[in-house]
Amino acid sequence: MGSLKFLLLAVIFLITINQPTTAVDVTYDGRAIKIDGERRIIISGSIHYPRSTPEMWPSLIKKAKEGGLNAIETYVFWNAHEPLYRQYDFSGSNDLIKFLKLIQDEGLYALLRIGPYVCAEWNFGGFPVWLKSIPNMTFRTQNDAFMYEMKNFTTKIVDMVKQENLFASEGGPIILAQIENEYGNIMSSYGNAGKSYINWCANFAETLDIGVPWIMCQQSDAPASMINTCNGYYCDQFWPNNKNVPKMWTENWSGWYKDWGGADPHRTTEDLAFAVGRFYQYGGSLQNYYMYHGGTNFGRTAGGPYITTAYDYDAPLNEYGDLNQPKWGHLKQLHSLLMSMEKVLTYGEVSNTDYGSMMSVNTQTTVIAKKLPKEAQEKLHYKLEWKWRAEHFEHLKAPIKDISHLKGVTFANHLIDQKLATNDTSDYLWYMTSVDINEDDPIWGEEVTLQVNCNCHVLHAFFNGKHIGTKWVKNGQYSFVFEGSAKPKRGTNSISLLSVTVGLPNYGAYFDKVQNGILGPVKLVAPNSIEKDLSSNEWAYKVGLNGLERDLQDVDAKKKRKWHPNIPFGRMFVWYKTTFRTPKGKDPIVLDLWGLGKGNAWVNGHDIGRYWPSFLAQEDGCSSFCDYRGNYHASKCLTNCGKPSQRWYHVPRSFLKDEDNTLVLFEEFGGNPKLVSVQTVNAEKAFAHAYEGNTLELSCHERPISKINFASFGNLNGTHGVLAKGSCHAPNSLSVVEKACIGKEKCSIDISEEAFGLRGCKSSQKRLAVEVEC
Ligand SMILES: *[C@@H]1O[C@H](CO)[C@@H](O)[C@H](O)[C@H]1NC(C)=O
Ligand SMILES: *[C@@H]1O[C@H](CO)[C@@H](O)[C@H](O)[C@H]1NC(C)=O
Ligand SMILES: *[C@@H]1O[C@H](CO)[C@@H](O)[C@H](O)[C@H]1NC(C)=O
Ligand SMILES: *[C@@H]1O[C@H](CO)[C@@H](O)[C@H](O)[C@H]1NC(C)=O
Ligand SMILES: CC(=O)N[C@H]1CO[C@H](CO)[C@@H](O)[C@@H]1O
Repeated sequence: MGSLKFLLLAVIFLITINQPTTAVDVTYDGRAIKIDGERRIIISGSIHYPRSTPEMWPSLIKKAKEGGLNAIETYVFWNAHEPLYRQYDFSGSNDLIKFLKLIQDEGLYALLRIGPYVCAEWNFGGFPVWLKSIPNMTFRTQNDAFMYEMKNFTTKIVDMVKQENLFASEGGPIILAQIENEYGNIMSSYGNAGKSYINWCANFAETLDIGVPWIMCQQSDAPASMINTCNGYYCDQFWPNNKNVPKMWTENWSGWYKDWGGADPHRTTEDLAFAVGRFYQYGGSLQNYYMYHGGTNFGRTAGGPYITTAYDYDAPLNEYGDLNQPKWGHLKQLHSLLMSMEKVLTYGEVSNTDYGSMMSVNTQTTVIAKKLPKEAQEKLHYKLEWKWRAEHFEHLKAPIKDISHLKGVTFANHLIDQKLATNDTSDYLWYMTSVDINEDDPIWGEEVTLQVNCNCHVLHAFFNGKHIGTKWVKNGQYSFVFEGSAKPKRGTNSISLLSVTVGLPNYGAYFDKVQNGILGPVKLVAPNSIEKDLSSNEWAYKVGLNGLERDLQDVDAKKKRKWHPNIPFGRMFVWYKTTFRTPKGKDPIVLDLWGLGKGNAWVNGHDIGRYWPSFLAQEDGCSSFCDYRGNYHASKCLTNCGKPSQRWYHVPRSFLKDEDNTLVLFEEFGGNPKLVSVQTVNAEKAFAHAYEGNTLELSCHERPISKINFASFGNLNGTHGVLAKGSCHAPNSLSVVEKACIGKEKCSIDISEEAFGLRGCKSSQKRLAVEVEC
């Protein structure tokens, strides 16, 4: 009897702990989202789970919470989850459910933007390329094939989330979900079919019965069951299309992304904080930082074309997950202020709120401790030993009839869309053809020009096995005509063109219809203007790199492969390999790939992504001084002009082993791997300034402030971009700051004439500027 009772108790206990936490009622009115009937201010930040690792997630979410957020937003990435038709991947960094549970564990809300179109600077906007092989497919419009697949995937995600009780209606963290994404921006291009489609989206979403509201961003005509929300740098002047729904801002761009060939964008903290303050003041009740943590486009996930793997976004948490100061700290203070005013903001009259007091949120607080990874990194004190292999081209010289036996070679009498030929399994596609030229041919004996009309991101051309040129673009125009000269020999000449994608486009009406790779015509043009059009020749296609077929990147592969010593420099299409020790400590690890051209890197078989350090950012448009006044735009406040767009490549610590690690590079353009090094991001310098009457807070985050490099209270001289002493300066500035801060992890200094003993300085623009080292 006794033991039965025990069993019964145990069963009851089990039932209790498996029961979902209490369901929460999420509704809304014209002022705010209401949670269990209470109007709430929601301050959210975007963290995209596949742009970091599960090992990083807990600390990212914790830092978001410490930064004053009460919600995390993510898109759902269809092509990451269904890379092959009906074959799903929810493992590792694709573990959406785990990510949502971690958000719940921190007690935060979640916003789930399913899309499934996401844009997001993500490859093909999140669509799997296999969708293109379904007959009659047109994306994002009234199209049965598309709507069927969209419904299939969206239903799958909603079912998975429901199964785990993750909607608030089931006791989970998700308070809002999104269907489609910024469709309003492009809808007019689809005519009536676009309008029917968006109505279908709304009806379909309703049928999923998730128990929390659905949103549609940038959809000014959103059907009544959907809440229309705003995306942009500023949304204070936005109003939803229905006065019974709250004013919500789903993408507040905390910075901007970076292209190969682009400089580093920065959105100043002042401007961002001002925009947020103003939004809530004008009746806003939910806003989301896009991004709060940008992270990294590992593997081939970057969209574009030409988006870098670093997706730092100048977000409050930097690419590696460390605090980006002063942004993180300043926003934290703003958030706590907003939260303290939750009732006022969601119940008070919008028009009566005092604009002036909000403005002061913007200027009163300045917290600083800037991590400057790029300038102060420590090199490891040993040399990397390199080995190499050539990428093997059996097919390069042979007439195409002789290569049909090669693995994966297919034929067609026309030029094929690159993404269809590869199913986007690789950046690389060979287009090969042969042309017979004899003495009686009108172009015989001439030096000819090979003309290739393409929509290529990079093109390499070979004539009879000889490299005759490489072309790519610098100005955002991805269609170009390649021209290279060659002297045909008598008989069969072979033409091999390697077209390389650098991220498929992710934005615009009908972006799915744009053909990639070689479009044609492909011609030989002789000096006497006689042309040979080769476009309808027989073409042989081969997808991918030979080295990947041989698993050169896979360190655990059983096959023994030969790697040679005495590496070549500046040679195209070479594989390099080395081993390195894991740097000690907890600091983030990066590869400094300066010296290399373009290619791809793997560490212990993990795909770090594309690299292209030889692509320099534009020379012009940067300024050392950033004037935050006026409206922000992505080309304002740029840095890093004339330097490699991306020199450092993040290697998450979870990719590393305790001891030796293998780094494999595929170098496409030619470079010098001897210049490559493994570095940690550790040095910190902090720079801060604030005006009289404020408190300046400095912090080094779990490290003591070791040195004050500069301190001045007075009318600083900022005319040349760097703040320097002005005509009035408190002589004891340095000692006051040293006394308050040295040896401490955090310090705060009241900025006043008394504190610094400054008398008789007439300027009304007095401020304190400090540079510290952590
Ligand atoms: C691409 O994938 C689709 C769907 O799995 C398949 O039908 C098609 O044959 C594939 N194309 C190539 C070139 O492999
Ligand atoms: C494709 O569309 C055409 C024209 O709308 C239609 O006749 C055909 O049946 C469709 N094919 C499939 C497989 O749906
Ligand atoms: C998704 O497609 C599969 C077939 O591939 C089918 O079994 C399943 O029922 C579909 N799901 C929905 C919700 O349509
Ligand atoms: C400000 O600094 C610049 C040099 O950086 C100097 O030329 C200028 O005279 C200074 N102005 C004042 C008011 O000190
Ligand atoms: C309208 C627009 O450009 N929206 C973009 C805003 O920025 C995010 C992130 O960069 C993109 O995903 C949107 O497409």
